[in-house]
Amino acid sequence: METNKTTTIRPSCAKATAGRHLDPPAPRLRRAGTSTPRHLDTSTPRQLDPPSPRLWRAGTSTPRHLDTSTPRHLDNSTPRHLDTSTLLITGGSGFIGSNFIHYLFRLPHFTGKIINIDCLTYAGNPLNLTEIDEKYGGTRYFFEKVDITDHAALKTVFEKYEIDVIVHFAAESHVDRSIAGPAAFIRTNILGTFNLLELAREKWGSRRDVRFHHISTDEVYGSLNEAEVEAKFKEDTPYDPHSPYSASKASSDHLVRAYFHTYGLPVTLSNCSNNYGPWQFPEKLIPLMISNMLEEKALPVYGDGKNIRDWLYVDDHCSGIWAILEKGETGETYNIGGENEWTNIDLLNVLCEIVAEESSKAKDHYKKLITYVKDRAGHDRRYAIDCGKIKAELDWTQSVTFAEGLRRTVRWYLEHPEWIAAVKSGEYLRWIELNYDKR
Ligand code: NAD
Ligand code: TDX
Repeated sequence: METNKTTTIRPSCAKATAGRHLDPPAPRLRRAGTSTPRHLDTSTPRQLDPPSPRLWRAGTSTPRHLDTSTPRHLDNSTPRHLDTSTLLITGGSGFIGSNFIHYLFRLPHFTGKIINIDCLTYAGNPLNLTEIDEKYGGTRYFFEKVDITDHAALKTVFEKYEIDVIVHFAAESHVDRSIAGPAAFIRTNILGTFNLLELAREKWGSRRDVRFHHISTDEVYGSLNEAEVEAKFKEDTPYDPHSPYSASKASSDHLVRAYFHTYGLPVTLSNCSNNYGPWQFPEKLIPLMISNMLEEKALPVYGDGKNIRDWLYVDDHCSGIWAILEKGETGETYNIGGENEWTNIDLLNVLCEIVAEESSKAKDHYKKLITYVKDRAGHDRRYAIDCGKIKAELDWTQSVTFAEGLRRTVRWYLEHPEWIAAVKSGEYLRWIELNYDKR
């Protein structure tokens, strides 16, 4: 169907209600088609240049701190007591943010506190953190329903808590929604990030044992040519965003880097490839397809189905973020990826088989639901991350195979029908109608 360009998808805060890859790793580009990739048959898968030395006014005396040591804003120290820190997580009720909070509380050595600020858009769901709230609410876990575009409300949070580390996930995150209604993306992703940076700068002053970690995406680098299979996004790949979503993320990345260079704010950034796993809102490819299969609904494949994405199990993204907080150098960017490229159609065929197996249906039961639909406007052809830097410098690697991750994800959705039912609110149905009906 044609996207209804006159319909605005409103930023949903105002309306919020409640409150190892497949073995072997790095399968190369897959041919589109219906056959199962062979290895699934048997198994159950910029650097920132150092900031320029400040320009000193011509004068007779040398600034004092140049006499002795590195200027303070070049100090690459990591937060000193990360395990006992107070972390402000923005967007902690969304998909990756909530997985990150679960991840932190599973870390045996983490004894710190978490403040989750989230305005609960359609994508934010308190149900994602029920267990955490029951176990740690009021002692080590605190929720603040705050919109990051609201500077005054955000300021009260910075006044209420002594924050050591900020991990900034909050964003409007769905490319299709950014095409249908970009305004919310500009507000949250750019203005919201600016508010956080300003408040962090004001609150932290000259503290350097703190960290602002910004979560970004591979989409800021644009699109790779599918024929050049060895080409991958590196940290110094020039930015070339194509959608309002990726352009807004690119803008926020630039702001974060500017606060490092200009004010010495201790920042790190990570740009990650496509995540999948539990608690992902069923507007994104994998949960949408699982959810549609369970309702015997059409499985809408955009265009020719041969666009390629590099998939990473969400826990592996979380471990990458933790590695950066623990060991990463301020001012640096780290790419995180799955080394796990799939065409959409090949991935969907595999997913159909796993869901069929897990729900005791014939192997090809769900494949007949696959339906090719009109392509996404400006659809990026291929993403692939080179994550050599984080592997070499921070000793990070993926730990979940695609076969295992997909199976875990499918099981999670099968075991949580109440979660799927709860998120399929009026807003969800409105989106499905807008994006898919008559497409
Ligand atoms: P999501 O849409 O599931 O969650 C976003 C969360 O942010 C929600 O809880 C939402 O309520 C909250 N939020 C949105 N606007 C807000 C505002 N104005 N104030 C406060 N909270 C607000 O997104 P996700 O998939 O978990 O992505 C998290 C971050 O990771 C985003 O920055 C995204 O760009 C990035 N990222 C995502 C992926 C992916 O595959 N999902 C990959 C790479 C990077
Ligand atoms: O119904 C669909 N049919 C379809 O063919 C949907 C929802 C998607 N697709 C295709 C489009 C993409 O090629 O599947 C691929 C994946 O789509 P999404 O799940 O929407 O993800 P993508 O657009 O790749 O962006 C994701 O990865 C980078 C996240 O949504 C972003 O937040 C992240 O930054």
